[in-house]
Order: sequence, then C-alpha cells, then structure tokens
Amino acid sequence: MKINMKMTFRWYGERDPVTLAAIRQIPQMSGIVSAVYSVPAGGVWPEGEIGKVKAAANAAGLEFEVVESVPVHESIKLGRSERDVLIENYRENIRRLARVGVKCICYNFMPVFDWLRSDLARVLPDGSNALAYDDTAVLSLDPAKTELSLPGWDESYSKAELRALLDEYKAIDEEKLWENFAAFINAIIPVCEETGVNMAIHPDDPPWGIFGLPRIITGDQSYARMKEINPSARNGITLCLGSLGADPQNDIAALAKKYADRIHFVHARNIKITGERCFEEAPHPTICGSLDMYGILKALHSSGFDGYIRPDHGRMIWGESGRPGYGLYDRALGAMYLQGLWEGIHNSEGETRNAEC
Ligand code: DNO
Repeated sequence: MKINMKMTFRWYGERDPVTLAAIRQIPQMSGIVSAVYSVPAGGVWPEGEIGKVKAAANAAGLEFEVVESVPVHESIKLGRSERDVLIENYRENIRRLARVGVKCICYNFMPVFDWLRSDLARVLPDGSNALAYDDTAVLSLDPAKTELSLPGWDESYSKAELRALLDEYKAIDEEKLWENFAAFINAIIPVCEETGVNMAIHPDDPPWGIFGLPRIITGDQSYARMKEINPSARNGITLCLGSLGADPQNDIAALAKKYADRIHFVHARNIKITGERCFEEAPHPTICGSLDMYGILKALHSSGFDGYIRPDHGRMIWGESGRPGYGLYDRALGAMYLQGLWEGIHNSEGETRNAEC
C-alpha cells in the first residue's frame, strides 16, 4: 500500500511574511502550495512568472507541485458569452503549469466570494486569536459595502462592479451554476488527461448559500454529481476539513473513503462549532474542536491516500501578526500534529515508515 502523503505549506509569494527558509525548517516539509498572484482571474500566467515561483521554491529545497488557486473567472461561473476564451486561457495555464512539474491544481467554483468569515481575529481563552464565523453577523452585512477583507478574495472590483455582479447572479440558481460548472470541467479535463494534472475543487466555505448566491460544492451529493458530470479521476477534490466540517451533516471520514480515488489534496484544520451556523477555527488536535481529526486521517490512511496535504488556517500565536489564518507558528504546529497522527496510524497498522527527515 502506498502511504506517503506529501506535507506541504501554503506560501503567498515574495510578499508573504512567512519565508521559504522558515517553511523548509518544518520537519518533512516536501513543498509549497502557491500561485502567480500578479495576473487577474482569467488571464494566462506568464511562463517566466511560473518559473520564478518554482525557482524560489527549489532554491529553498522545496518542491512546487501544487497550485492554489488558478481562479475561475466569474464569466465562466455565470456562463457569459466570453467564457470560451477564458476557458481556453485556463487550459493553457494547466499546460504551462504541467511543464514545470505541477501535479495538482486547487480551485473553487464559489460565486463572487471565496471563503467568508465574520471575525478575522476572535480572541480565544488562551490569548491567541483565530478566524470565526457567525451567520447572523455575516447576513447583517451588505456584501457590496462591507470593508471586511480576506486573503483569498478578488478585491479588484469597485463597489459598483460588485453590486452589478451580485445582481447578475440573481439569474443564476444552483441548477444553472451546475450547468456552467459542467461546461467548464468538461472542457478542461481532457487537458488534464493529456498532461497528468489533477484538478482538486475546494468546497464552498462555509458550505451553504450566502447573500442569495448559489453554492454547490457542499458535501456528498455534490461530489456524486461532479463524478456523474465527468467520471475522470482528474476531476477531483480538495478535502477541506474545516469547510466541510462546518456542516455537522458532513461525515468527513465517510467522504474520505467514498471519494478516495479523487481526493488529491487535503486541507487539514479543526473548527469548533459554537452554535447553529457558527464556528471558531480551533487548534488542529481533535480535542480542541468538533472534528475527529484522528478518525479522518485514519480513513484517508486506510484508503491509501498518497496525495498532498497542508495544515490549513492557524491561529495567531506567540505575538505573530500577518495574513489572517496564514501565520507560520500555528500552521507549523499543525503540520507536526498531523505527521504525528499519521505516523501513529501507520505504525499501529503494522507497517514501517521509511521516510527520512
Ligand atoms: C482559504 C482557502 C481558500 C482556497 C480557495 C481555493 O483559506 O482554503 O481560499 O484557497 O477556495 O480555490
């Protein structure tokens, strides 16, 4: 059985306060998860820029095999007439990334907003702070006015553009979004087959509709439908524990087993559900939150998971400041916890680990 999942770490490029040298010092870190950040959604990434990310990673002794994200332009999600050109650009990005050794592309199909939180620095009892979500607080915001800003958002829209975009989505229900998803994925999977790149869709975060926008990647039924639309294993999943776990209906260990052949990437973090549609991001260990991290990793292990995993959002601890969720220290603790769990699970199943530090 193949058991060597690869531990990775997200890096936001040269302007990330977390350095590659620091990432390299986390034991068993195989590589970075990154992107070309200078090109707006929909554009073709210059090969030189892709090469720079790879060169920087390699110079630090790290691989660059996972991209997060190649963003999907809103016109593709909306099914506007210019989508064909944009899909062709996306196909070209896959080819270019494959040429430098990228094997997995994480993306999402969430309209307008990427992940959403109501609080970027909720103070926890231990004095650290973390991201938190409260549905009532979020729904009381006017999305076209709010000054909230998250690292994953496309902030290139003016308020007027954002309002127009939100209006345009009024005509897009979940069925229409699925149709537009199908047109997209069916056009790109052939390029993935040619190049050997795996697509790994990120679930909607949180996994329910917000501000009247449709959201379709929320759990078991979504994955079954994706598979029906395009059966290629390249049409895969990023199993994001914190996103899926915000809905207690999602049995993530069961999903890990059921969709084992298409889980190419795992975002591992824990959340503490604090009420109906409310949660705080918690330290990675099972005991600190609502998710059974051990059970989920065990399910991945027993299914032979050998893809990429990264510790997801961490708290801000030890006085660190930086991108909400993406500091160094707590994510590094997360990476160590996950490796400890994995090693324990592996050894308890009677096999030896042969990876070297
Ligand atoms: C948040 C991230 C997401 C993710 C995208 C993938 O921390 O997990 O922003 O990168 O949704 O496209």
